[in-house]
Amino acid sequence: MKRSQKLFQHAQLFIPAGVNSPVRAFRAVGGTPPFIQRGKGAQVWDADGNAYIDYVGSWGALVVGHAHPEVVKAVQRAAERGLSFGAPTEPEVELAELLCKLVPSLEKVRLVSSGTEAAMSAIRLARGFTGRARIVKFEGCYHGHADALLVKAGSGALTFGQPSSAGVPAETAAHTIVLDYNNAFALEKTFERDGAEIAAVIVEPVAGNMNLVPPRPGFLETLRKLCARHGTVLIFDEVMSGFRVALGGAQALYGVKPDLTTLGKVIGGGLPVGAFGGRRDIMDRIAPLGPVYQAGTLSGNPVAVAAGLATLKIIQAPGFFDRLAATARALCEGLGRAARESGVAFSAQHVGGMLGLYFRATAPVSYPEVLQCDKEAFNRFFHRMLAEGVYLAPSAYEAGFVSSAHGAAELEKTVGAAKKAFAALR
Ligand code: KE4
Repeated sequence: MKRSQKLFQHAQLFIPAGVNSPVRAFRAVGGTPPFIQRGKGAQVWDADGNAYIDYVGSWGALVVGHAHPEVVKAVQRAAERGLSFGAPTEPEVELAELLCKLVPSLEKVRLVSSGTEAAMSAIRLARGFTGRARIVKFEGCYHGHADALLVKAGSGALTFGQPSSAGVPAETAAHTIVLDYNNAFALEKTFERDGAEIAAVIVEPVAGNMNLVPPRPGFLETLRKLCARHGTVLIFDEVMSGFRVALGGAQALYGVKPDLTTLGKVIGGGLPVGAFGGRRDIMDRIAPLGPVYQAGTLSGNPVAVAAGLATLKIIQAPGFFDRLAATARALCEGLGRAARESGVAFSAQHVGGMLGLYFRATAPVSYPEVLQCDKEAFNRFFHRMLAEGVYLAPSAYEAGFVSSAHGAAELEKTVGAAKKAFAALR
C-alpha cells in the first residue's frame, strides 16, 4: 500500500487528518486508509492497484453499485446541459414528485445537499411549527453534525443534554434530551414530564450509526403515539434506511408514518443530495411560503438530481429489494457459519440491504449492548479482511451495505476471506 501511504502523508499537510470526513481516517481501526482510485459494481481499486469487494458503498449511497452505466450516462447527459443554474429546473420537480410517490409520509419535500442539512432543517422546521425548543434524540443515533444534534446524554437521561463536540454551546445542548434507543419506558417518562415542551423527536427508525440496531417491536409505534398525543413532530431520519431497507424506507417496512422524514445517500446515487419532507401543513411553514428560513445554492442541483433519478429508476424494478435482502441474508449466514467453525463469538443480522456484524455472541438490541462488542477483535478481523481484498466499514460501530452488484462470486470470496480472518483470531 505504498502509494496510499504517500498520499495519506501528503494529504495531512493540507486537510485535517488527511480526510474530509473523520471516519475515513481509519483512527477507529488503525493503519493507513487505502486511497480509492475507482469503483465498478461491487469493487473498488486503491492507488496501489489493490482490488476490494466494497461493503461501504459510500456509506450506503451506492445501492446499485459503483459507476452503474445508467447512472453515469444520466450524469453525463445532465452535465452537458450545464452544471448548475440556481433557478428552478424540471428534473428537481421530477425527483420531488417521485419521492412523494415512493415514501408513504411525504406530501411535500425540499431538496438540500446533505443529510446533515436535511436533519438541521427538519429540526428548525419542527421548532418553528410548534413554537417549542426542546428535542429528543437517542444515544448512538447520528443525524449529521448540526449543533443541536451533537449532544450526548446528560447526567440523568431525563435531564439536559451535554455537548458531544467542542464548539457546541451548553445552552444549545441543553435543549436536547438524549434517551436510550429501544427504551419505550424512558420515552413515556420523558413525555409525561416534558411532553408539552418537546418540539420534535428525531430517530433513526433502523439505527445504523452505532452499528445496525433494528427497532424493538412497539418502539416506533410508541414514539408515534406519544408524539401525536403531545403535538410533537416525529422525525424519521431515513438518510441511511431510506431506499436501503425497503423501497419506501423503514416507514414502509414497519408501517409507522412520521410527520417529517429526512433522506440522503441513495437519493443522490453518490452525488450530493439530501431532502426533508412530510406533512403539507408543516412543510408549508418553510420560506418563502412560511416563516422558517432554509436555503441552499446547490439544492436540487440538476447533475446530482440526475444521478438520484437514475438510481431510483433502477431500484423500482420488481424484486430489487427482495434480491438485495437475499444477498445480505446469505452473507450474514455465511459469515455466521465461518465464525462458528472457528469458535469466535460473532453474530450478524440485516435489515434489507443494511448489515450488522458484531463480535458478540448475539446481536445487540441497545447502545449499551453494542458497547459490549469486542472492538479489538473487530479491528483485527477488519485488517485481515482488508488484506484479503474485502473492504468493510472501518469501525465496529458502523453498519455495512450490499448492493445489487454484489453476487454469488463476491459472497463466496468474502466468506472465504472471513474463514481465514476468523481462524487468525483464535
Ligand atoms: P451527511 O451529512 O453525512 O450526508 O448525512 C448525515 C447523516 C444523517 N443521518 C444519518 C442516519 C446518517 O447515517 C448520516 C451520515 N452517515 C454517516 C455514516 N455513519 C456518513 C459517513 C461519514 O460521516 O463520513
